[in-house]
Amino acid sequence: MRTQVAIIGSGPAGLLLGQLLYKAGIDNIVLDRVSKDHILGRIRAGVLEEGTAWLLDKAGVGERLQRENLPHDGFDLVFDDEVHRIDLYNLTGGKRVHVYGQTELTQDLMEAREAESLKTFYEADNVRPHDFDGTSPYVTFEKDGVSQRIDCDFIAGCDGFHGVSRKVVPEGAMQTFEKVYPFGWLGLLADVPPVHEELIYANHSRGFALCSMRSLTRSRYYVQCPLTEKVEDWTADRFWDELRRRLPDKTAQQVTTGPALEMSIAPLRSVVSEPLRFGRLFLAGDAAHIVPPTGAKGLNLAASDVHYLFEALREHYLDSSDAGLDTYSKKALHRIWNAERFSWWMTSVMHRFPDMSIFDRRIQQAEFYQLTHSKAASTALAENYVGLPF
Ligand code: FAS
Ligand code: PHB
Repeated sequence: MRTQVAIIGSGPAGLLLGQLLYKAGIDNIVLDRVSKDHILGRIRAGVLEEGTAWLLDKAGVGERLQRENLPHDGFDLVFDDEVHRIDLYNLTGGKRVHVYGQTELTQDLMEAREAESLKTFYEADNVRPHDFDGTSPYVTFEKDGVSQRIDCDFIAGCDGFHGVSRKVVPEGAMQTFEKVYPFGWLGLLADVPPVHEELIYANHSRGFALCSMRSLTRSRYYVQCPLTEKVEDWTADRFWDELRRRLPDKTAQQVTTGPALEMSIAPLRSVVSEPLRFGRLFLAGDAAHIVPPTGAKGLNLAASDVHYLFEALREHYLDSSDAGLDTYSKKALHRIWNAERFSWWMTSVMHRFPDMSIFDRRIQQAEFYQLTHSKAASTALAENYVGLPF
């Protein structure tokens, strides 16, 4: 088989890149090691920046998003039961975020790919990039026990944090920067109406809690938990009790409870790999970086990586210029590090760290004071939350 761009990973990054390349007339093949159902069964992000929504529209998959998304002009911060709304819209001169689940946008991208009968291999085993340091890279894999090879011009490693693309980079060619947080997020998805029309981020003595949603009838909640927690030790009832204990009484009384559609624990870490280009292999999305979900940046960073990589590949094929390819890593890393900083900062301000001192706690309270009394401080938060420019 031969294509122009071989894309490893059928998550948001790989599918969005494949769709943009297709719309530009650039041939591509997408490979994933698991099934479509497995990918759609993963409950992940919920908040899209306007840049991400714009890119999905540009890729021709924005129709359901435009129809079904919930535009949000702000969110609540809660510290020791004191509630303060961050007015995103007015602090950023009219920008907002859009609540639309990653599962939905992944489904939209999969359906668009299927409608155009674009070549996609799910449950592809032992996917492996080769010869990307030369001019004739290729990817091998097995499908139903039969060995396959895809000759290509470029390989896009969109295979997430546990993917193969980062693993095949030669020893010493890549630097990885990592910070692991001493807690995780226990998440619950339920078909109950959200407790509030906007998101609520709460810093409570028992730990962080987040009230989010997927629609007006489906809610997504998280509570910070120790890394030793096992999801099988949690029932929905135990989760609801813990969540309500971390919210102001008035809010807690308004929580609608119900059976869990899904419960899972996600560890929190900050990771950046540098650089993002190795000859004709390019990393994008979680394959290149991980952020703690506190700032709702993970999926949105994958989108900006894809924007830069798509523009670079378009320039190569349609303008015979490699300037974009040569600057992809530097350009993407600039936005990545700014999102990493914001995600680290928001995680540091909103969570109770096991080893935090009374000094650390007073600093968190001072941060909250800044955010509730300084327009400059709340504007900086709002500008980062709605997303820095591409
Ligand atoms: P993905 O991980 O989504 O996709 C990578 C794909 O590559 C997968 O389908 C995988 O099967 C495939 N793959 C891996 N190895 C392969 C191989 N060797 N061969 C072939 N295919 C391979 N972000 C937020 O903004 N908010 C959140 O609340 C949030 N919650 C999250 C919870 C969890 C548990 C995780 C892991 C992440 C969460 N994220 C969240 C971040 C998440 O949304 C990612 O940013 C987003 O999925 C990134 O998309 P991709 O880069 O496409 O990576
Ligand atoms: C979610 O709805 O899953 C979500 C929303 C905001 C975040 C993290 C997760 O910061």
